[in-house]
Amino acid sequence: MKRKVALIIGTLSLSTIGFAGLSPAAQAVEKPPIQGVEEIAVEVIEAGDVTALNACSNNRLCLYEHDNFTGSPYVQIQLAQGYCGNLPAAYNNWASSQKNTYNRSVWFYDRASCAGAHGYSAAAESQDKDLTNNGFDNKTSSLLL
Ligand SMILES: [Ca+2]
Ligand SMILES: [Ca+2]
Repeated sequence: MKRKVALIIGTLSLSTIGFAGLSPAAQAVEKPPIQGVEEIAVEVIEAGDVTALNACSNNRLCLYEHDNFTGSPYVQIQLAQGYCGNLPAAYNNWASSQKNTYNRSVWFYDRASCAGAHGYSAAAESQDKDLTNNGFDNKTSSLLL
């Protein structure tokens, strides 16, 4: 039953993305089993200009408050593979665009502690300038690498 729901979401996301000409989201990648839950220690970055906004370090997930990777500060997140990370309260239901510089997918959850089905997945080394296209604007509460 769970698998069926995930497949339907994936199909919807792919069609939306195909239309938008971007390629950030749902692919048929196996989600790792969740080994534990931890609070995410975010690296908060003040972005005074566009150059700073474009600099998302390797092996990080960067979240931005607004579309098109804008809003200052933004946050850079290091995730432990297989561990669910809860976003701090200040960044809960906050992200509107993302960059994933991991060579693995990152799963985004609406609920804390990666409970329930994931609502969105960021493909390896992808970015998404507007999470609204995937119905996930200001929803992200926890993340799984
Ligand atoms: Ca936002
Ligand atoms: Ca949420």
